[in-house]
Formats: sequence, structure tokens, C-alpha cells
Amino acid sequence: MIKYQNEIPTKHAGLIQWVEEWANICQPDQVYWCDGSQAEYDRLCNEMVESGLAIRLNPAKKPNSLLFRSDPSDVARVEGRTYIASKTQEDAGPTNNWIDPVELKKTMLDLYTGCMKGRTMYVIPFSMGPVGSNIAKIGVEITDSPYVVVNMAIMTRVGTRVLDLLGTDGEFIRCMHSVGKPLAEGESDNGVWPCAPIDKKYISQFPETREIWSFGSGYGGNALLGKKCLALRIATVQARDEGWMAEHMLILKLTNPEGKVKYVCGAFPSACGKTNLAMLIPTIPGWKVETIGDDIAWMKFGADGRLYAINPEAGFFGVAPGTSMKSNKNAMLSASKDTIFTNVALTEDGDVWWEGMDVEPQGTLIDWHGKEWTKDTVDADGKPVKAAHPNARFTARANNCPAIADNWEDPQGVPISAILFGGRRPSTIPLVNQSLSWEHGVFMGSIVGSEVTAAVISDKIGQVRRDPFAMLPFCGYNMGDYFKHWLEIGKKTDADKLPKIFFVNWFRKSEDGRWLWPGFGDNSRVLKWIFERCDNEGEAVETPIGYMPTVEAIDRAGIEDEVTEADMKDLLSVDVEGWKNELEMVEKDHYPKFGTHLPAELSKQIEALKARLG
Ligand code: SAT
Ligand code: MN
Repeated sequence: MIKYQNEIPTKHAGLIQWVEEWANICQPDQVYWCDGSQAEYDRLCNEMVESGLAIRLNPAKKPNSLLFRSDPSDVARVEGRTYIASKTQEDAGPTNNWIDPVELKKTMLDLYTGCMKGRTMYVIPFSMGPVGSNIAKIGVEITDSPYVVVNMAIMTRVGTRVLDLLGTDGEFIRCMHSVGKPLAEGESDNGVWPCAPIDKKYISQFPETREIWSFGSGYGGNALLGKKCLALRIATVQARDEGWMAEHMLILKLTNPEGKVKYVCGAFPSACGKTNLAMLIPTIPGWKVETIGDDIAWMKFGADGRLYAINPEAGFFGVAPGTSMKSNKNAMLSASKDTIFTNVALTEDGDVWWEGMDVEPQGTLIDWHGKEWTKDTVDADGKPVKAAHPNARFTARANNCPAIADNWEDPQGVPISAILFGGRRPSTIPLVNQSLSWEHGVFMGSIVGSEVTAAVISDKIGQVRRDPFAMLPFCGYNMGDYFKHWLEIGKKTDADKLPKIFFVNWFRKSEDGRWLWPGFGDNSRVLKWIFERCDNEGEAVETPIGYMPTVEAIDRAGIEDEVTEADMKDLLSVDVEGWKNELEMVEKDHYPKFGTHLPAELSKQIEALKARLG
């Protein structure tokens, strides 16, 4: 017998049946339908504080905010346990883990059986994108984690209004989640973050049936299924089938001193400053950057033949370490109230702290393990211990961001004028170049990569980790076919209606190892040129690798001493040998992975670029 904590708030037979099926498998103590209200949010927060799972921060420092500490084994997405379980392995392609869906479901059903004993099963109806937007999609997540419920309440639009829209037979994406830690009779978590061991964790996508089954982790993208699982892995498959785009991109609104507006999307691999760019404060007078989204863009063609983007999310799940009033003031202010912090350090006065916050830690902190910590704390080998986990996060409401654009929730989306690709590339790639055509731009997106630094994998220093379109862990089907989809999109409208495509690199170094470009707010100088190029203005020269600004075309007023003319020449040079090397790497180590799925147009782009380089 299923026990319902509240009345079933829908007449959608398919949804009710689906919930019943899972309740029978997972055997929770009770089932609760979330309504998305503030009262519900407050109640769950209070319950988690009372049970010791969460700490309420000092309201004078961080009003209405909580701190969670996860299990040390459950601190990030687990790509090695993430599966695209399409019918054939070929459909998942060379960049995804694959298990036969029938086999995987059998394995996971065993794990799910009785997995919610002693817990409440929450049913979360949510919309990715403004409720009712024709670009938005509805999902329903079943979870046994109240932490997931409150995070989803910030990151998506949850509740009864979504059920109303769903009606009695609307379509929804089925998202199943459990932390995978049933409780015995009378047992409680005792304030310890529940999860399953790594070999029992599964983050599974079933693309053909548009289903997500997640087991064993309570953290981030493993558990907040609207984000990477739905809005990227499942949505890429829907986008392919329905002729739109689901991308790992920020969306920003750029206004020039005359008040003219353009919207720009940008795809960058992790740790390249996507959130910083989305919330940038320009250093050039009169220019304004406002945020539409910092992580995901869904784009559809409008009646006018242009691509319109929405941010399917409603909040930011941002990396805390490195975020400061200097590096990203708008992110700091977004997380100044109504925020859920995970794995940051707790200060003596009930506030939060992390490495790179640009304020000295005062006195004794409690680190993310729950241990006392001072800035002199070292481990058994004498190495300094970090107070916050490097992947510690803040979950903050987009509406609390001072830079959020007033039209960020426009259900029509915003018309995109430019798409940026970028990575961390100390050499070869210039500060900015513009593609010669959409196909050339797709080629540039397909070779996006970021340099592996000493801090990551020591035997690969200097090598480039390819992360096409910054989608490596997020594409729900064969990446070669995804390249083809991008090319198809380019054929659906007039060339002049497509966004112009740019490659940017804020991380270029000089031969003696100096950063050549200051980055952060000064990236607005590059955005200015991009804005001008979208109006077919902005001084440019055609080079073998695309259109590039002349040295004078980038506004350097106020930073001429910091970035000299010689530096600019360096930043805007075409490194012919470097590019030849790059193409060799692409042809040897990257493109062959895709076999017959690699579109011929991309091989042609390589040949054409080689010819132009001479
Ligand atoms: O954990 S998330 O997937 O939400 C964030 C990330 O890894 O980019
Ligand atoms: Mn991301």
C-alpha cells in the first residue's frame, strides 16, 4: 500500500501510474507531491537543519541560506559512471559510456528495489524554461533526497503551475533518482550525507525513451536531473529529432553606448570562466553586459528565420572556489542570500569561506569535512589542506543576480547574433577570430580544446584535451552525428540570419610565459569588436584562419601600458606552424574517433585550411 503524505494534485493518469510503479519498486515510507511553494521550501530546509544534514548560516551574514557537507566520495559529477544507454553502442558514439539498455535497466531495477525504505519519495514537477514557453520542456523528477528538492526549487521552475500546464495527458520527461541508501527500521542518517559507493552509482540516460535513471549520488549534475541529464543529454536527442539546439552555453545581453542590444552565446569547457563571462562588468565606458544564463542555452528558429535562445534554468550552480568580489562580483552578490552552499567552509560567525575569495580567513573555520581548520592546517605529509572542496558549489537564484537582464525569462527567447567558442590555450589560438562561414565555425567548434595544466594530469602537460562544443560529457548521442546536426542547422535559414561564429582565447601566453591578455572585465573589449562585426562593421582582415581584428580594432583605451602594441600583435598573430601542428593533432588523434560518422564537410574544412596556410 502506497502512503501519500498529501493529496495527488494531478489527474494525469500516466504520471500517477508512473509514480505508483516507482513507489512499489522503491518502497518509500511515504510519497509527497511537491507544490513548489515557499512554505514547502522552508519546511524542508528546517527539517534538514533539525536532522543535522544542513547548517543554517547566520541570517545577518547570509539570510535564508544553508550549508551542506557531502560525503567525501560524492563531490562531483562522475563521468565514469555516466551512461548513454541507446539501443546500439554506435548511437552513443565514441565519446560516451554505453551499456545495453535492457541489461542496464535490469541491473538498476535490482538496485532500486527497496532503495527508499525509511525515506520519503518526493515527486517534483518542473519546467526547464519559462512555464509555457514553446522552447521549454517539462520533466518530473522522483527523488528520495530533500536536498535535491530544495536545489531543484532554485535551479528550475517547480510546482503546481507545471502540473496545470501538463493537464491530463501532457508529455513529460521521466527522471528517476535515488541516493541509494535505504534505512533500516528506526535508523536515521544522523546528519551524514546519504549516498551509495562509487561502483553502485549510475547516471543513466535512455535517449530513445527520453528517460533518466540516476542512482547512488546526491551531488549536482548527478542528482539535479533537470540540468546536465535533461537539459543537455536528453535534450540534445530531442533537438536533433525536432530541429533545434541544446547547448552547453552561457547567454549574455550586450548593450552598446547608443543603447543598441545584441545577444551572444558562448561554449567553453569547464574552468574557462563561463559564469564570469556571463556576469562580466565591462571596463569600457558605456557598455553593458547582462546575464540571461550561465550554463545552458536552448535555441529554436523563430518565424523570422533567426535563432532564439532561452536559458532553461532558473538559478546558478556555480563553483565557489576562485569566485570573489574581484573575479565575479555579480556571482558573489547572487549568492549573498537565499543560497544553498555545498562543501564550502564555515566561519566562526556563521558565514562561508573558500579559497580564492580574496578575504583572509579569520580564526578557526570548519572545513568541508567538518573538521577544524586554520590557514596553517596541513595534512600528514605536511601539505596545506583546503578548507573548501575545489568543486564546492553555491546554488543561487538567477533573480538575485544584480546583472540579470530584465527580459531573461522572455518565453520567446532572445535572438542570438553571435556564438563564441573558447578554451584555455596558452599558444596557437589568437585572442579572437571570426569564422569565414557557418561550416568553418562548426569546424572550429568541433576542435574546441583546453590545455592540460600541471595541476591536472602530469603526464599530459601541454597536451590539448579536446572537448568539442564543450559538450564532451553532455551529448546524448553520437558526437559525429551531432557535428552533422550543427551543419544541418546552418542549412535551415539564410546565411545572414545565422549567428556569426567566433573563437576566443583569453589565456594566450607570451614566449616568456606571461599572460598576454588581462581577461575578466577587459574581455568586454573583445565583445565590443564582436558586436561591431555582427553589424558588418569593426576593422578586420581576412587571414587563413578567419577574420581577425587589426591591432587598432580592439579598444585598448586605459590599458595601453598593460597590453602593449607588441603584445597585441602577438595576441592577433596567425601562428602558421602552430596551426599546422594543431591540424595534425586533429587529424591524428581527434577526428578518426568518429569514423564514418564524421561529416565530410569537416574533412573538407581541414583541407581548405591547410591550403590557406600554404
Ligand atoms: O554538477 S554539475 O553538472 O551540475 C556542474 C558541472 O559539472 O558543470
Ligand atoms: Mn556546465
